[in-house]
Amino acid sequence: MKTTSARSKMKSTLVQPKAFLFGVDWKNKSQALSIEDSLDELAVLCRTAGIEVAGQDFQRMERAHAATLIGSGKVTELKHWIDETHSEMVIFDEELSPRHLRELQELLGEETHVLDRTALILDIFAQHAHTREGALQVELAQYEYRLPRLTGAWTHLARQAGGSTGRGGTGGVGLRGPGETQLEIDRREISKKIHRLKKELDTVRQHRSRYRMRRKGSGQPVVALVGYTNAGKSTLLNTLAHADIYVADLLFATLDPTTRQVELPGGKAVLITDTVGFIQKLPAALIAAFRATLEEIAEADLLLHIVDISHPNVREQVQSVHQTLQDLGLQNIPMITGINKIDKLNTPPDESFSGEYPNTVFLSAKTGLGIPNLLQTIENILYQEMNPIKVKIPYSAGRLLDLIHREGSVESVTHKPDGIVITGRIPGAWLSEFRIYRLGDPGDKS
Ligand SMILES: Nc1nc2c(ncn2[C@@H]2O[C@H](COP(=O)(O)OP(=O)(O)OP(=O)(O)O)[C@@H](O)[C@H]2O)c(=O)[nH]1
Ligand SMILES: [Mg+2]
Repeated sequence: MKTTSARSKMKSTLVQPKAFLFGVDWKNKSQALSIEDSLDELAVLCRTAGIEVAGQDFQRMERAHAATLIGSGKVTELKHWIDETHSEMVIFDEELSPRHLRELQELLGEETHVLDRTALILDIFAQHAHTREGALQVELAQYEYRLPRLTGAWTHLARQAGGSTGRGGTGGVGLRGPGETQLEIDRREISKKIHRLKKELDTVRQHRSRYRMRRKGSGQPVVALVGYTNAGKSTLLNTLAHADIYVADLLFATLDPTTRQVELPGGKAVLITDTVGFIQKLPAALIAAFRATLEEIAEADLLLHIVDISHPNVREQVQSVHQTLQDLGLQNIPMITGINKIDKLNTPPDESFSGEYPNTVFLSAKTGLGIPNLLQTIENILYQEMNPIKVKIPYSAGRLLDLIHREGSVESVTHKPDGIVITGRIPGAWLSEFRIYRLGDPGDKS
């Protein structure tokens, strides 16, 4: 168990709430990060949320205890450390089930707020959402997360957040609500709010999708920045497009998508979109609520995966981003791996990355090193490299027939009652136009 010094404890009691962090090291579950690294990341999340970390501990376990997640002896020990470090809250590095949350809260006493990683991330998101869409998505995720966990402690919060943009995660936690009847009313209220938010978000999504269609009509391919939070995505877009997107050494600085036009060396322009970063153990409620934002990535012609090579867990972060992309079904979009922050290295960058990851480019978003090479690689992939495709184009989509003849090369054409089956090759810039008409691998007999 680690605790911070008494001096730093005293200094900040007045300013920042203090938290004790607790994790579980599962014996037979493979995790993206070691428990120590995961707790360190939780500490950075706390710093982002304006919470001081008073200490941290973990338990190595085979399986969760039904009632309290961790063993009863460990709960007693935890209570001791919470008292010892004068912490107002304990934050678990695991998502707590409603029962775990309730029982732990009961045992640790109402003066200690029991939170989990998901609640903390939701709180950061609530602080960083600046557009109506972002705020709606965070509010939805917060209500979805809270509904099954609603106890006296949360009812106060639910009312406090009601009608607002969903702000106020950690601040109000722990205040007792007025009893079961009120609880039932609050549950119904929250269910109604979830319903309303989903409807509002549907409208936003339709608007976004119409906007994307118009953008597609402009003929400019879309490159989506993806990557672990804090990798340098916004810094890169600022450098490329002379933009002024908020950049900070904090997690989840960006939530709302921003798109800028950038010119490639050959004179053609692309649209580059910067959006929310990923993290290991990304809460399911967030992925579900952020569908509108994630669709920006889904419809891109090319993904530019930004990697912070100066981070000690760089490989685990890359793995985690690949896994998230796969979970979202986006693993088939062409990808460039931008190995960023090379200006921070004291030794030359580890060239083994080039063999391990697709289309690697070493760069510094901050100093501009490697940027010309990056732009050239984007151009090559979008306009020079031909990608094999097999599509069935309906007779009504004559524009796409023209496109494949003009920009690509056609190898075979078969007329069917419901469309024309074409095998051929096409540059990446136009691949996404054909996505909905694809027939699997070009070698297939179908
Ligand atoms: N030294 C150095 N620092 C960088 C570089 N790129 C980004 N940074 C710093 O890394 C931190 C995070 O940068 P952002 O651009 O906000 O990262 P992001 O990927 O947009 O992060 P989120 O929006 O939080 O997901 C900031 O402190 C940047 O100044 C780089 O090439 N070199
Ligand atoms: Mg950002």
